[in-house]
Amino acid sequence: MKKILVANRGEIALRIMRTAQKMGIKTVAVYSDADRESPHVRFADEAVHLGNSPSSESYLDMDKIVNAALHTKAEAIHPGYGFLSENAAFAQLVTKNGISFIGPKPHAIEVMGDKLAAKEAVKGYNIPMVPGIEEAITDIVLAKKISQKIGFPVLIKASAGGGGKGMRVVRHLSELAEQMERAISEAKAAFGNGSVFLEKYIESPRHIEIQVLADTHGNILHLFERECSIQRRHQKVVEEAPSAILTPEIRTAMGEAAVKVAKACDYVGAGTVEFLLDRENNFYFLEMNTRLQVEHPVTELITGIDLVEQQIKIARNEKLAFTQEDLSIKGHALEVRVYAEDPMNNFLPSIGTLEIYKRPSGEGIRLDDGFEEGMAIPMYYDPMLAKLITYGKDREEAIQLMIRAISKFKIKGISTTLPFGKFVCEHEAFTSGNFDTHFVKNYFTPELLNEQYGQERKIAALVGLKLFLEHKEKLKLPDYKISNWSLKRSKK
Ligand code: MV4
Repeated sequence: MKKILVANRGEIALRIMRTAQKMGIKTVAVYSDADRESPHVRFADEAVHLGNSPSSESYLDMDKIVNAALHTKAEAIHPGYGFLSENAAFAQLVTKNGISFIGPKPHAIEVMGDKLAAKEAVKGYNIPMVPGIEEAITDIVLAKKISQKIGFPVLIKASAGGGGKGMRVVRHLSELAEQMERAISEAKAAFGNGSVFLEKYIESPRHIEIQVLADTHGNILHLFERECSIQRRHQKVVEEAPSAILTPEIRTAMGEAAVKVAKACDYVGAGTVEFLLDRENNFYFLEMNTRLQVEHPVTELITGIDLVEQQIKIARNEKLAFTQEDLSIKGHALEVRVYAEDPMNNFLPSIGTLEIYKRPSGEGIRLDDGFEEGMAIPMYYDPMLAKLITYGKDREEAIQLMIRAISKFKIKGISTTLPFGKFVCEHEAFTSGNFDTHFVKNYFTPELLNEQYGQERKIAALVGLKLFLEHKEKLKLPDYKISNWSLKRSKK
């Protein structure tokens, strides 16, 4: 494999190209109008313009991307995350054109893209699942019966949904019929597939996912967990590895379950198996993401493994060069996602130009980003600007490094979620490890963020005043009235 086309943009396109370059592989970037000046275009050895800015005319246009690969003689396509990364038809089209798709086979993408098909596939592998049903349901009488058997609250989920889309909590039998009807029509409208099913609703779970790697020779390993419970409306904001609460026993059990899920769908490449962990430490398989995930760097830091390098090697049909026993967790990694959103204003997208963009750096700090000072943030795509990642010997160190790194990260011109990231890192519920998926809803308000900053401003002013009072005798303030500049001007 001498040349790879990266069918993505922003930080992930750059991140993939860096590893390709390290491996001596040439890179091809693709870009839309809005991304003409983007770093990923400049970084690549070659770049192909796809078209207008909307994703449908650029990063989602399968034919344009495959043609770009054929034209540049790229032997493989890395889809990154989002866009076409979990599109089975795209994986199929790429392969049909004699190009290697860096990811799983279309079959695995398809099965895991449908929640009911996924449940069906893992049946017989003895994987813990949330109590519920395995078939689509439309009959309300039957739904009532099943709900009473599972016990309220129940959750209605759309089979074609994912990432929380199309979910409804039902707490009383009397609400079931109406909620089912709504869920079905919503699923039809959103996914073109009205299949819904029922599960026991786990009240305050933690969201823990396991990274897996599978080669084409039947070897499957797991690279431990990532804790992703800190999210806002199904958008993750802070992730870490390892989780603050997993015992070695649960970790091993979850890891083994994840490997079985991968086996069940004949998985190849890097994938992520999502679990819910309830208050009694029972875990349940939720879904599998058949792509490289945004938060993969925290796993790279604690395992020392470059996941993109592994993806490429697997696509080259190489055997995994290590075993499960070779892997261990070293240190602790934390990731804060920096979105161009205003946390003081209900996380409204913030559009504008990066007038100032000063990156934090130093030991234990990794910043994966795709923008530079002076660039405008296009409104066509995901609002994530950067991922700030810290790595320390333990959780406390990673958190302290993060708080410092956030304060060194200077962004002006647009609002970002950096202050929100700091809020999370300083919150007692987070530092103690005692939190769940409701963290943001339970603890965050813009007022608290304002208070935190108001307090900081007050302290800074008081320190300034104290220093002034202590040293004012020594301070000889210049007399601005007779500065050189004004003298020169007046002589003219
Ligand atoms: C659940 C659940 C509680 N009980 N399923 C949300 C995203 C999708 N992957 C599945 N999700 C959930 N499924 C049962 N039976 C709670 C969630 C959930 C959630 C999961 C992970 C991370 C954040 C979440 C936020 C709200 C709800």
